[in-house]
Amino acid sequence: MQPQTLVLRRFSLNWLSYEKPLKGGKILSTLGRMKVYLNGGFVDEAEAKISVFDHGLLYGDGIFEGIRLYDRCVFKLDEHLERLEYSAKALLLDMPWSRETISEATCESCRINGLTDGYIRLLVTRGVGTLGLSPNTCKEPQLIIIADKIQLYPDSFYEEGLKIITVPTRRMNPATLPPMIKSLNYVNNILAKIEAQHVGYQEAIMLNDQGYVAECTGDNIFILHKGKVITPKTSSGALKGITRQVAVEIADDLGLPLVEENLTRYDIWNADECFLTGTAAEIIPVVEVDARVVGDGKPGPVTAQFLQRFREKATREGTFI
Ligand code: PXG
Repeated sequence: MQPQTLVLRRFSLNWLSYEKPLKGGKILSTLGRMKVYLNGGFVDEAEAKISVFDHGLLYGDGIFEGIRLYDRCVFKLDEHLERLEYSAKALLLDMPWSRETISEATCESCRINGLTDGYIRLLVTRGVGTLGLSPNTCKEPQLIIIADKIQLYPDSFYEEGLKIITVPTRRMNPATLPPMIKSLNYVNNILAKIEAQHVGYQEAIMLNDQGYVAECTGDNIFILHKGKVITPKTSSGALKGITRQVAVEIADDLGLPLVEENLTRYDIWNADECFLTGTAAEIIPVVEVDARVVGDGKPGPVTAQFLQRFREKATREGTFI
């Protein structure tokens, strides 16, 4: 079936009708250009603009989620929306939309763009306010949903594994800003990414302020050691990754003991296997850390099982759009 037919068929069935003008948006006339959900309706990507006075831009005062669409099913949608709600609560950001409304708008964003597989970036900003930190001047938070095609990592990353490095920039202490909040302020991670890229690496290990491994710049980290799967506790300064949780479930399915504990760089260097988890990366093997070869320097067999199980789950489970 052509995507266009699919979109039109879905339109007649769903909550946003094709004929009805959307609040703040436009009636769709052509396909081919991306439509972005903004301010309660869909607009052409070229029209998808926000005010320079939005505190999301001025201060990074907002939250986001990165979500995957696999074969017309949104993977772990409820889990992502729950994390969004937790982030909002942590920042005292009142979201005036129900989970169902956001869920529907997310699915519609995929349908309207004719996507079967893709990446959804969902943002909530504090909204327009005055120049000044206080969020009290921001009366209307903004919900933005961008559903786009996914740029997959090259196959070589999975076949050969990643080489990563520890960088000087530390993951924030939860008393500074809890790293569990998926806020629009990602400069901590961006700085770490820049440091890794400067010395020729794609991904970096970030330590917490005590020197224990927290996570990578956009992925959680796992090791396998003597038959045990080990990952840092999220209280060590890691995001409560949705893919991390899937990996925990896979360890259980495989009958492998899983522990969450403090990990040092020494533990990672001497791991039998190492892999990263994230919505974009899925499960990606690591074969070298800080110039130490992990295991035999090839993606490990257990990591391959995790990836295979992950892909089975991703294509089997999800919210049909
Ligand atoms: N840690 C951090 C700091 C993240 O940002 C993860 C772990 C993995 O979590 P999930 O829920 O995806 O399994 C993330 C999320 C990017 C990008 O462009 C990456 C993420 C988020 C947004 C953008 O690389 N990773």
